[in-house]
Amino acid sequence: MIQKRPTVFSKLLASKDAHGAGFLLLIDPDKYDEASLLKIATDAAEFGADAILIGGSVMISYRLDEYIRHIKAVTSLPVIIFPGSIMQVSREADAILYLSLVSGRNPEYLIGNHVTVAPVLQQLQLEPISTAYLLIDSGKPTSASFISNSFPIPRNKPEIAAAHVLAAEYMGMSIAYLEAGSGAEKSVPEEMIYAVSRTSSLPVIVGGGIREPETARRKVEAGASFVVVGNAFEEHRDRAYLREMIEAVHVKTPKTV
Ligand code: 1GP
Repeated sequence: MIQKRPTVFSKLLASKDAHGAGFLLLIDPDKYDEASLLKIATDAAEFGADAILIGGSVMISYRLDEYIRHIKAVTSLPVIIFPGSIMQVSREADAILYLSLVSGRNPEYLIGNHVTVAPVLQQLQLEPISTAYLLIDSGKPTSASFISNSFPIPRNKPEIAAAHVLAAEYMGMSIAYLEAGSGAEKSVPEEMIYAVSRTSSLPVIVGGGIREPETARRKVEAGASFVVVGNAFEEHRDRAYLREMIEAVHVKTPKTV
């Protein structure tokens, strides 16, 4: 019998189970020079990050292959594309978040772009991770809501987010992503994460505006399966800070001295 290869998604879930929750480092290559890109990827692997997400809202896409090759030369962490547009695909990556913007009502971001890019992913043999993507109001307009021409879910309406994620689960999606937006002033409220994780059995990724390890830990305690941090490391390039953030998310890992 042919043994099926474990998918990147199943490896991510296993890594999350081992650590209590998973830490995903988001790298927007436009924000790093080559040396600092390699440094943060190496440090993330050393401190036990679960995967690297790569993408950006205005990334120059033709260099994506090169960026991923550089990262994979220094770490064996899974590299997953977090696409800012359908132009961001690469055969060098291990998987791609196949995002459907379920919080919006713009058909292009719900299904249209997916139809365009599906045959390309098949050709590239790039694993799609079916992801229900929800924009959550963070107090200010975000690039994602502007570009997608869609409204975020009000931050004081956890039950609306929960109903969206339940619908995504019933539609067969694999994971939900609660997004406050890159560099958001206010991250996704814990009440909402709690409501979503109590209502649906989908694993939940939480990202946007997380700057402190304590904040990351609170997202996990509220029910997040994965925490994404990007912007904070662009502003504050410090190995110890990255390590503290990863340790805060890995609730099952004993702290090292
Ligand atoms: C953005 O959720 C990610 O799409 C991460 O946000 O860059 O604010 O950490 P930050």
